[in-house]
This record gives sequence, C-alpha cells and structure tokens, in this order.
Amino acid sequence: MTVLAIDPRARRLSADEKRQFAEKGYIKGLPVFAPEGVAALQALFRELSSRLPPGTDINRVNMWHKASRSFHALCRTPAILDYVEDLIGPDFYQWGGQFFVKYPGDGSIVPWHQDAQYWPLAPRRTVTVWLAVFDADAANAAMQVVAGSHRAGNFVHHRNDDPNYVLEQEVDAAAIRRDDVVTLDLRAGEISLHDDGLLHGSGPNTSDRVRCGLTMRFSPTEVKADLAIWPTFEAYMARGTDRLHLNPAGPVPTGERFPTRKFQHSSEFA
Ligand SMILES: O=C(O)CCC(=O)C(=O)O
Repeated sequence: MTVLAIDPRARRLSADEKRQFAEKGYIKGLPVFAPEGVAALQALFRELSSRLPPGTDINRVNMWHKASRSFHALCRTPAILDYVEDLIGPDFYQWGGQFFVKYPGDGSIVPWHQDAQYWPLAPRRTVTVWLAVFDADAANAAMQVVAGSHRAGNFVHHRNDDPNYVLEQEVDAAAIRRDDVVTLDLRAGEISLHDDGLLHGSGPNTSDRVRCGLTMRFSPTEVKADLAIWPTFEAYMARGTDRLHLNPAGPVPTGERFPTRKFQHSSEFA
C-alpha cells in the first residue's frame, strides 16, 4: 500500500471557510494530493474499478472502505481528516465510501437530492468528502450544489426510476433556486466538503473526459444509525476516540476485495 504524495498547500480550514460551510453548506477547492499522488490515485481507481465483475455499475456499489484496505487507507489521509476535523470535531468515524463516475457519453445523472433524506442517522451532522480523481468542471458534469439549501429544511423527494439516474429519489427542478446553484469545479487531487442537508446533483457528462469523485462519509461519534432501518451500518473510526459506542464498529479490512451491491456488511468481505 503506497502513501500518496501530499500537496504542500494542504492546510487547516480558515475561519472564513468554516463560516462559509455553516452558511452555504459547502467548501470547494481544498488541496490534498500533489501530482505524483494524483497519478497514484488514478491508478488506484483504475485498479479497483477493474476488479468489478463485467456488468456491475460502479455507481451502484458502495462501502469500498469495508472491502479494500487500499481504499480504507486512502480515507485515512491525515490532510483529508484535518479538514473534516475542523468541521465536526476530533472524534469521528467513516461509514461510507463510494465512487461517482461519469464516463464520456454514459448519460448517468445524479438527480437533485439531500443526502440526509436517504440516511437514518441522527443528529444530522455527516460531512461528505468528494475527492476529484480527475479534473471536474462544468464541461464534464462536476457536482452542483444549491448554496444555503441545507438551512431550508427538508425538500420533498419523489421516486424516479429513470435508468440514467444513479439515485432514485429526486427533488423537483421547480424547487431549485437557480441563482444559488454553484458548480464544484475541482482539480484532480482536490476535495470539496458538503453538509448532509445540502441540495446537490449532477448532469450527464457530454465531454470526452472521465469525471470521477471518490466520496467518503464522516460523522462525529454522537451520530447514531437506526439499525432497524439500516442493519448493515458500521462505524469505522477515522480519528479520535469513540467514547459513546452508539454504533457497531467495523473491522479494518486486511484484504483487497470489492463490493458487489449497496450497503454490504463487513462480514461479506472477511
Ligand atoms: O458526484 C455526484 O455528482 C454526486 C455525489 C453525491 O451525491 C454525494 O457525494 O453525495
């Protein structure tokens, strides 16, 4: 397992950035990996995605941090955890790890949604790290967010089984305040952070460049999952100490396996 080279500009969040996160629900353009690290990140993505059986859509599997020790280790990069700690404090765990990939012309769409509406977690304090594996911009369908929407409460979601949709719940376009839409353009090796109540989504990739985000979901240890709804939920400590023990702890993976569906339990990768 190689340690990826860190961008010397990686740092802690400024007071302004923390204020922006509170007010707008996101921060973008945070440096993490240097060019050599980005090359290794892209190689890791190619390696992991090549393990999936033919016909498996990488957008429809998750929990890579339970299956692959390389993926798990990547999510323990101190420069990433420093940014997360600056938002949610010193004691936090990871519970999700997924790629959102759009190959040129594949038509995949992430409908407008609020993450928290998918997740039986309380309180709502989960932060997502979206790590750009390749440059992401408006042309190759970078993620878009509705700034400040995390402070507007729950938006109504309805089901849409459009085969191009990567998620099946969406918020009507009419509810989106177009003036507040921000494109989270990122250079490869940079991250964005978003609040679990923020409206976000992305359109189809009409460019000739791959677009890929590696996402990690981190929650402070006070966040508890409802296991009646989500029996495979496991907390993988990322930093600090779990003094509360509100959730089952997941074992650090020792091998290189791959998920085949959403929401698998670690015992499936033992
Ligand atoms: O990559 C995207 O367009 C969407 C990702 C997403 O929904 C998320 O990170 O919560």
